[in-house]
Amino acid sequence: MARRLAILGLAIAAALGGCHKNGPPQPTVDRAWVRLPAVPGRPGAAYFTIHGGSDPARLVAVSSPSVQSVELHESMKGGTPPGAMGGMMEMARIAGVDVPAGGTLAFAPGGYHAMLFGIDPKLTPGGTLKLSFRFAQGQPVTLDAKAVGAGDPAP
Ligand SMILES: [Cu+2]
Repeated sequence: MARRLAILGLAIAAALGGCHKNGPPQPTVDRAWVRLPAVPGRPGAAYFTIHGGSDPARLVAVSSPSVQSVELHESMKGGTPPGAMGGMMEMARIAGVDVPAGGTLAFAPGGYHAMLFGIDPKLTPGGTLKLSFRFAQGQPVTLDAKAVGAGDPAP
């Protein structure tokens, strides 16, 4: 019996041999939520946290069946317009974001976000929508995001 267990153990070790040691190779995504626009028809923004897998990855697109189109954006302090006090927040479209192996990448207000254009008007605060995250390699990751009203606190 002990010998059979030992052989079984070897078989399992051999089966795992091809895998990476530190968790899944692909990134995972959690804490997804969407800030709905104050005025229907205006764009909203999605925020989430990406946890890098054992391989480096690159987020290249976000999509949702409840949204017509999604762009990846980065917010930054813009230049100071003449006569104005302080910088204004500006945002720029980006093609993708690198996710370091084993790292954590937060899409959060004031930084990276996914801009949602053409949000399903049936989506209201407290509702959920599906978000799919596509990486340069591997399968997309899909999860539910909570919809938050324009003036409500972040979850
Ligand atoms: Cu934006």
